[in-house]
Amino acid sequence: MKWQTLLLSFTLATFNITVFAGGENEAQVIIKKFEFIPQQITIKRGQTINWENREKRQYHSVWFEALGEEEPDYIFPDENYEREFKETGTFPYRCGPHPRMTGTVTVTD
Ligand SMILES: [Cu+2]
Repeated sequence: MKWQTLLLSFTLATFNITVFAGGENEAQVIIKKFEFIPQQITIKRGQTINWENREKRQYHSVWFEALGEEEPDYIFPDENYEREFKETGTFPYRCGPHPRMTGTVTVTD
């Protein structure tokens, strides 16, 4: 086996482990072209949502303003933002710099 092949196998194995670690307890929302995709997401209580910024240059934020929270740090391209939801309910959020970018998280039992 060539060294490159070994390295590739190792990389793939690592990647699989990463995907597995995300697992069933994590849901994903993509941020692209000034949109949260999907805009509405339903998860189970105790699950975590991982927002991933896939823009080329634009930063965004995931701000649960209606909960009376401060705006969190911006998410730059290729960065993530994670949040665990421990209570059921419907939680609207928006992007701080772009008020028209909105999303909703619904948490069920
Ligand atoms: Cu934004």
